[in-house]
Amino acid sequence: MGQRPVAVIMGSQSDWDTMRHAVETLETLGVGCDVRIVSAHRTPDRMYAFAKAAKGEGIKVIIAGAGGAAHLPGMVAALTPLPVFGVPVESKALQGVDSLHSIVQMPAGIPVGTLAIGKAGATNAALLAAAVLALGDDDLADRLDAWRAARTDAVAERPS
Ligand code: RP5
Repeated sequence: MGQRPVAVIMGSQSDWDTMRHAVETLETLGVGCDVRIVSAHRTPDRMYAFAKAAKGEGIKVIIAGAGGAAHLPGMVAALTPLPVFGVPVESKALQGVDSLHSIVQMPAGIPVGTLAIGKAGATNAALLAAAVLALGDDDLADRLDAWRAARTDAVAERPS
């Protein structure tokens, strides 16, 4: 497996406050990632070049976050055979419901695995990416098990 098997892309710098949770989760699990701003409507040539090159560069899973009319995950999924997980970023006007609908309602044939709006989605996208990679990486599978066990251990029997 390459040094950076996950690409985390986002449509804007303004998405970083959400998407950093994906990166931080991947870092906690020891999964390398390449992080880029790639906009479907402002940098379409960059998006095309990224999506076409990703597999050849050793990327195994792409996490794509975008807000509003969030074309990015679906467009990238159309351009690469790699699995794409989409993170709807919370928007100002519609609180991310627009982002969610834009990403989740892919026509049959080009899948985007769509997560929850915002931080939870970004975190879970990273966990899903790690779970995919762990199918072929026993050490990562152990780290993922430990991460989940720690979450379980952190739950008190009763509220304090
Ligand atoms: C989308 O538009 C981005 O993914 C971002 O969520 C949203 C707003 O972008 P900015 O205007 O803040 O750059 O392309």
